[in-house]
Amino acid sequence: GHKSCVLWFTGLSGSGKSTLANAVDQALYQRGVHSYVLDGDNVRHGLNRDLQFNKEDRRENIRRIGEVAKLFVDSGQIVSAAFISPYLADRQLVRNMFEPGEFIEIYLNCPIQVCEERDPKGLYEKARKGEISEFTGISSPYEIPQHPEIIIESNRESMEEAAHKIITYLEDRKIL
Ligand code: GGZ
Repeated sequence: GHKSCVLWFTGLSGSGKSTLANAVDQALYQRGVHSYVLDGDNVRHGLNRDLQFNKEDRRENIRRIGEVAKLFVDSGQIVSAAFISPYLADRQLVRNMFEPGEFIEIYLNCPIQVCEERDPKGLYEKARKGEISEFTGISSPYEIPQHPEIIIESNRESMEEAAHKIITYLEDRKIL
């Protein structure tokens, strides 16, 4: 058996949130744990497609995702949520929806130069040209987590190492 919880991945665009969330999800699956990944691809294009990237809409994005994550936790699953979630107050709001120990904040620390270098979707380039407004790290803030449960140096650790670190954290806390 396992306990249900939220793995909340936060960090800049291109820091590796979705990739790591999916690696952890796969590791959990191999252990027979029911889990699910929420990310921009399945939430921003569906449930939250009415929302933009201004501060108010990002808050509503994160609030709704928190509520959805809560439904997954109530159903006994481990849910991984991979969103920039740049504002401390918004992440705190979601943390407060859960019991102590249920919300595990994972900060992907990655220099913006590295994220910008990767630029898999060409979004940083567009943001630099002013073709995308309010782009996180360029023209919109990212507030660094002050007390995340786990920090991943995503430009120095491999995804396998990072996923292993998270699984070990869950084992140490008897979640797995
Ligand atoms: C940041 C943006 C923006 C702006 C579009 N700012 O690398 P991606 O493409 O796949 O991930 C980014 C994603 C961010 O959505 P989130 O729901 O995670 O953001 S938040 O938590 O702040 O609400 C990026 C793309 O959407 N994208 N415009 N202006 N990222």
